[in-house]
Amino acid sequence: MINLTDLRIESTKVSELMVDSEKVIHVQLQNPLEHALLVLTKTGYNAIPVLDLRSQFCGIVSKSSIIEEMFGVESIEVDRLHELKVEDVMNKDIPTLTEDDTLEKALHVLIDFNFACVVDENHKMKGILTRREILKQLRNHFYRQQKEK
Ligand code: 4BW
Repeated sequence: MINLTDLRIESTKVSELMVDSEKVIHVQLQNPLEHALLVLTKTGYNAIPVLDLRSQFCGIVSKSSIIEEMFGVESIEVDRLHELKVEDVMNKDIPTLTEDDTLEKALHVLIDFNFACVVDENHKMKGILTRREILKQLRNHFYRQQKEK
């Protein structure tokens, strides 16, 4: 049984676990949907952050939301991919974290989302926190405990 008491859930900071912004794939508000779909397809991610020209976090865009937008009443309307922009389909209702938030707060957010954007006081994206990083933390903690036995 894994002992979680010394996992430091209440003192580990988001900054210790996040993926830095230079490694995060993103698109911009004004990009056409065809660009966003290309980026999502080529990178293999299902959803990525949307930033404005000042690198402020605005929301996320997902493959499924773009594909849904292509479906007309009777046919697939590929032209809509040129006409619509990322800002037309992105989800803006996304919680964010700051670098000083704790792992405990992050866990609450990551129950419902695959990742959370980490922003500064001006809402500029500093990175993302993913479920993968949390699970890696848990795995390393487990192996440390096994060694100590
Ligand atoms: O291209 C990939 N590289 C790696 N190393 N892992 C990938 C890749 N694509 C998918 N994965 C794996 C990860 O374990 O599948 C999981 C779900 O991907 P998702 O959600 O549905 O595209 C990945 O889990 P995760 O690392 O915990 O990431 C959770 C979500 O965070 C991803 C994606 O929406 C976002 N994300 C992760 N890394 C990102 C990113 N968005 C932009 N840039 C990044 N570098």
